[in-house]
Amino acid sequence: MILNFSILKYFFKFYNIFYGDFILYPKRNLYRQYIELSDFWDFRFDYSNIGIYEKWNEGFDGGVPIAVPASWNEQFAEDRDFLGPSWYQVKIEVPSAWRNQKIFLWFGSVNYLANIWINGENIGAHEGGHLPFEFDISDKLNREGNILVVRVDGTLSPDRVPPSGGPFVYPSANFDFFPYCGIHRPVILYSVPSNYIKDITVITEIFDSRAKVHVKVDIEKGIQDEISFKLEGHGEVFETKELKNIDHIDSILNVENPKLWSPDTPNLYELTISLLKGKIISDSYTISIGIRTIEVKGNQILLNGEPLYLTGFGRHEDFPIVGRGYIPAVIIKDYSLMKWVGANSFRTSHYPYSDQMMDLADRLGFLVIDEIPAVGLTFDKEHLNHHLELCSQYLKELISRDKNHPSVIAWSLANEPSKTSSRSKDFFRSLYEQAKNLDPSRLVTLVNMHGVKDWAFEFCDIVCLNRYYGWYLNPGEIDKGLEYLSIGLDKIHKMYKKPIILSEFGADTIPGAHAQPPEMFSEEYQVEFLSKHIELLNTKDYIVGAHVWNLCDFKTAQGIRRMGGFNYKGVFTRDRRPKMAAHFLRKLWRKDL
Ligand code: GCB
Repeated sequence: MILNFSILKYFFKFYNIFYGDFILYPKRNLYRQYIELSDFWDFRFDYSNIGIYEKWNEGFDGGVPIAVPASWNEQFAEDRDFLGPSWYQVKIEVPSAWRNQKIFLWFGSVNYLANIWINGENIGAHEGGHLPFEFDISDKLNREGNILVVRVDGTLSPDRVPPSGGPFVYPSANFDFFPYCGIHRPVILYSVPSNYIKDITVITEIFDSRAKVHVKVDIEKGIQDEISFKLEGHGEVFETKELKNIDHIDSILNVENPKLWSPDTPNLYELTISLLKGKIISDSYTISIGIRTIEVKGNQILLNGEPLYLTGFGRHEDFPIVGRGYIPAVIIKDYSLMKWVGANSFRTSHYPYSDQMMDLADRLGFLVIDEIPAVGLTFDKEHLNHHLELCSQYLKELISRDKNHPSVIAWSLANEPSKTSSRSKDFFRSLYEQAKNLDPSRLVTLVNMHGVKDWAFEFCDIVCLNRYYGWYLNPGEIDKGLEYLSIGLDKIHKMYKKPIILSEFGADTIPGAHAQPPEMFSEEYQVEFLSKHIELLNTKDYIVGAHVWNLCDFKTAQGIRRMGGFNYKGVFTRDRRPKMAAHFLRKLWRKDL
């Protein structure tokens, strides 16, 4: 029996759908504990969608081992293209020391739709593949042991975001990366005291040699007497206490001679919030913050008042075998390669990256354009409202997760929406306003691929453009393509008078393919393509960034444009070896060599 998801909705209710409330990353300290559930779990493909009827949610037989976290698609010899539903299960036990604590079950990311049961009881659901969600499971656990079951459905459909369906590639993604499915990031069971810190929001302002650090804290149950705010770093400590008994509180820390955050000097401070009853601390949480400002003035983006020029890449969370799964070593490698090349920034194309990737951007000094998973949006009437609801949920979840990262300079509302119309204008206007309401301190952008006009650029703070002249347009003719690019850029700038980032330009390149004169797919062509683009961009003072597509080759669906199911526009191969273009960019971008 085959059932689609809309029919399934009638068979079981989603009591507790997670819609992007506050989430602080689970941490371990004197007041909080966690158990990471990364391991081999039990797994079953549910080809005929019978799991619900056979009550697999209560625990199932016949599973095979699977690594969590990792996509399921490349772990087995078969079924790479099966997108679900599939089922995971694992046994969990909770330490007796957690007895009087609140217990949460946290997922870093599950693509696409996750349904979760503990001991057969549905505890909630989450839609959308790249952001964390969690459930309070304090009263769901047995002391003797528990079975956690997760049903994951990654099927592609026009009513999801990103939307999909169509005959051109297989699986039928409406976007150019493989639709990997599964539990992609760590799953963590964690405990907090019953009176605990729910959320922290930090905004920094700079006045000459002084900074104001505005901190807002949200608390579950306001029974504490005092909240202490302590900012430490660079040999200094700034402290304040607030006497309040409510569920949120604002405070300001004044920092003399602050050490500002920037890509060249990624100075961080540790901000510790503690809840106190008398002298006893009941909860405490520390985050790293950076003091910096970001704004647009005329044609420039200013960081701490100084003009920025972004060098860097679009990237993907993509690696052989693990697919989109979280691997710390690959994150370190990618940062190291980006530094080696002289990049100072990247866009989280085309979905939010892991929490750890964001933490390291702060530490290593990378500027980030942080994108929601809204790629290839269409604005057909049938799905418009649902797509807007989902995008708005993703935006809320993303801003709630990443709002304290100094590295994040802009929110990107979408990549390459399929057409521009008054419907798309209203759509993005409402997302733009939502982003500004949630976070007035950052820039908001949108990444477009179309000709000149995009309604949404009327209100966005910066303009991001993906352009492939000399590749999809004017193939083989880089010079001619660049003439069109130059005219197009000037027109767009004249129209909107905003700073522009060329957020994608690139050429597929087979490592080891050579040609003189340079020819498409050869390493020489990629070098000439990138060098001539960058030369052109340098002549335009309103261009504030060049992001090469892509850092590394990556897996895609199968189609005539994608040999062997890969996009080869990386300047590094999928296993992170440099093509000639990587050496070329390094000469151009590394100012210290
Ligand atoms: C684009 C898309 C990106 C593709 C790229 C390409 O404009 O934003 O997802 O991978 O083009 O290589 O075609």
